[in-house]
Amino acid sequence: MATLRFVLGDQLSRNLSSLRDLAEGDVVLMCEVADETRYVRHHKRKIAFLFAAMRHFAEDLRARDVTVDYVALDDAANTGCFTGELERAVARHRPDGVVVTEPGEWRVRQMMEDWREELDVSVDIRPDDRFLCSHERFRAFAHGLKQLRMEFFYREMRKETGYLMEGDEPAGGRWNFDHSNREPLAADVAPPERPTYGVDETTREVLDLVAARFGNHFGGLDDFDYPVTRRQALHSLAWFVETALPDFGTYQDAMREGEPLLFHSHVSALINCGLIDPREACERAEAAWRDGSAPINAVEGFIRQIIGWREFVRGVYWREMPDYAASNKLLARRKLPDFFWTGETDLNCLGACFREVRDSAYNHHIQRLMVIGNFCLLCGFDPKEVQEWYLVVYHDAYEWVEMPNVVGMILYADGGLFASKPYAASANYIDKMSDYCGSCRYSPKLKTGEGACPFNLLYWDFVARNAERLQGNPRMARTYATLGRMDAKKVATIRREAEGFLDGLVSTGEY
Ligand code: FAD
Ligand code: DLZ
Ligand code: SF4
Repeated sequence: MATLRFVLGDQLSRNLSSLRDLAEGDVVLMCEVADETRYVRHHKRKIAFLFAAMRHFAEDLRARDVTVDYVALDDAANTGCFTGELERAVARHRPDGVVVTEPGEWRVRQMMEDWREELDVSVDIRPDDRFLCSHERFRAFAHGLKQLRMEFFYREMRKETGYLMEGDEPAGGRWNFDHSNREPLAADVAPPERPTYGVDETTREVLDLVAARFGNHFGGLDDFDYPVTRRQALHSLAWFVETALPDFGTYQDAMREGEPLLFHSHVSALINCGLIDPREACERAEAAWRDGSAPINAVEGFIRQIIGWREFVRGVYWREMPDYAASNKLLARRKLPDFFWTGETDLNCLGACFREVRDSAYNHHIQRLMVIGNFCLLCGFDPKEVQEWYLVVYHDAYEWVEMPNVVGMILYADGGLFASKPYAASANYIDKMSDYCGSCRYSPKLKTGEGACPFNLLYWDFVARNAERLQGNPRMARTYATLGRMDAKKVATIRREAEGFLDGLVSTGEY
């Protein structure tokens, strides 16, 4: 036999580097393995989505006359891990060599390095060039810099890709239109209705398997209707560009109870598993701007998230690992409370986000950043626990993207490698950008006393608690000046009430 090509669950792209020179006689290996489903106990919906997408991808390849050796989770001989399945496949097919595309996660990269040592055949690990920025390119960008700034990286990516460029100048005369992208949602703005994708026989079998095998994992499977094929993924991207993208920028930071998606694309899981190529997402968005159907603030905002943030956090992950995982510069040690899993909390903003993620494995960016993430920062939850939660609950979560967003963006646990200051905010921000506070038992206006919003107490408690570590930061100077001017008794009251709130958090560790 010729070559064995091992394709992982987040490598479902026909143009994958390991599939590019597919030749007659080659076999593609894909496997569902227990270890990947439980290195953290992923949301049921994430496992179901990925297995359904993997099975459909295998069907697609077979329809193109590719030989696929697909090992299902309930295959009696399944060893439950990548290494075991590769060894078995090598014994079955006796290939001349194994070809893989580098993985998204550090721990899998270590496995691949071991395969090179331990297998009797050669193992060719190819770069994952679905990302626009190679590891070498990112290292060149970061070389000699003490602090990394996404904005400068993004400008380099714009110039290199030519997206939204007019000659050497950014289209519309600016690199970044974020100032136009901070509108709350007026009551009369209705988000568009979404297409649904139903469940075919292949997906139904996966849903049954997941319900039977992962019943004790977080989250629900009801009304599963996410795209699981390349055709469906492309349809959902086209729908977004045509229908939601025009308002994506303006309402990017807005939140409304009962409306999890608003004008967001909902394509992160599709891009991350390979069904949509990041370049095609950007090119379709840019085409919408060039033909006048979407404004520059929306299209620039969308492209920035993909060629800016998405590529940037991946660069940070691979540059900083393995030490990055243990970052804890603010010495945060508190355990995550049970209500992150049960959703039972009277903080309405958190409760709404937790209910949504339980049912759909999705929250949009501002919910992840300014509601849940902000709360984790203010309470001082242990970064390891927060990382695990974010990796479990979202259907788009892989360590390379989750970790920098948690460690660097929300928790400031890396001491400001790329955030110029912690993203800490009081209730004011949530009140301005959402309708959550209207039906909450707390008041965003009250700073202390009965009914005061915990975010208000926790904000100043966080600032005071971290004075030693943060007050040297010039971007925190005004905050610390304000704290310094505050009445000492008032500060003591805030801190006492914050402590009371924190002491009341229940963390049994049972979830
Ligand atoms: P849209 O709002 O429509 O944005 C378009 C695309 O831009 C997304 O699909 C995504 O591919 C990309 N993008 C946007 N923001 C980021 C970002 N900060 N980092 C990387 N890519 C970005 N995204 C993941 O894909 N996986 C994760 O595990 C993940 N964990 C996160 C954890 C935290 C604490 C935070 C603050 C953000 C996290 N994000 C993660 C980024 C972002 O929240 C999601 O990509 C986004 O909410 C997905 O929804 P969407 O497809 O509707 O995105
Ligand atoms: C996330 C995931 C899960 C739950 N299961 C599998 C699996 O059974 N088989 C597989 O090939 N990939 C799976 N994945 C995705 C992998 O965890 C992912 O490829 C690695 O984390 C590298 O990014
Ligand atoms: Fe959240 Fe406070 Fe508003 Fe309640 S009042 S929804 S806890 S920000």
